[in-house]
Amino acid sequence: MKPEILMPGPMLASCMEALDEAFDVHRLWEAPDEAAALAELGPRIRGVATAKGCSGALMRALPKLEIVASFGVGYDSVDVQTAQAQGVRVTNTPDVLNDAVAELTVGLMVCLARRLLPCDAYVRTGRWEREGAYPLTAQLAGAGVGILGLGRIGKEIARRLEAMKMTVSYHGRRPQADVPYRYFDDLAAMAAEVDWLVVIAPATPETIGVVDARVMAALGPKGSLVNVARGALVDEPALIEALRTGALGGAALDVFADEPRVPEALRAMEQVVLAPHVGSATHHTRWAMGDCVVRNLKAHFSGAPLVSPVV
Ligand code: 8YV
Repeated sequence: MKPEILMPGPMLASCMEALDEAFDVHRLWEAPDEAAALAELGPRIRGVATAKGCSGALMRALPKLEIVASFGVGYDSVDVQTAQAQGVRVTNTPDVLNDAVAELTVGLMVCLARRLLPCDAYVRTGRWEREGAYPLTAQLAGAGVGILGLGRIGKEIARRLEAMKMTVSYHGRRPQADVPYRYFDDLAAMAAEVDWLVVIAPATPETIGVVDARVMAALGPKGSLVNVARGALVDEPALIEALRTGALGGAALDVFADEPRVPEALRAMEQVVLAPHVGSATHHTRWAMGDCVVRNLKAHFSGAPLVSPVV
């Protein structure tokens, strides 16, 4: 008998197909009455595969739960405390998305610095022909960038930005041995020294709201904020206000406080580049993330070491 797995919401097709082969998968969102389905299935479920997190309440409804395999490197939407308390293992999908997220970060920065979206509109709407050359823009080469969170993705971003001839600094819990970049133990102090601040730290109780009005003011009118981590790290109302008053020069955002809702104020600003949380969203990377979910579940149920445990 295959182990019974609960899937609270839809996942990538390739991941669902592979899970269907190895496990008896129950698709909770397809049940006409989710609460009734959970009451009936709950006692038999041994694993959860999820791209939308896993609450403590859901874990408590699954008394035989052994493992939650989460799709994504960030697992802030999984209640790891409850998992720990209940002896439930949790896995994520690290590393396979480093390149895709780093690539998007560079793209957002070039897009913002060189005003590629207004440039594109300038050509399409015929303004180039009517009004002549587009106003001059800024460049990345020679500028300073501070990375908040020099983890696996942060290091890939740093590498690429070095190649763009930027000077890289970083802030995190502690300085790291063997990295050639300047460390700041204070985020606002780093923001005051750089032209760009790239946010790529996980959302934890310590990091929520760390990019506040003070940090944005330190970044300054010529500075730009890039967030490819979680919306929760940035005080979004303060960001809107800083951009509105010119206290902060620009922003490139892939993540938001209340996705998929993006404040109208941000949508209306030309000094802002927006993306719909697509850091890892390439065919190649998403396939690899789904494969990682499957490999973790297979490892667990065959008694092998987990591929990427977080609990
Ligand atoms: C995914 C992400 O969009 O990996 C992460 O932490 O934010 C993204 O890669 C998301 O987790 C998919 O559910």
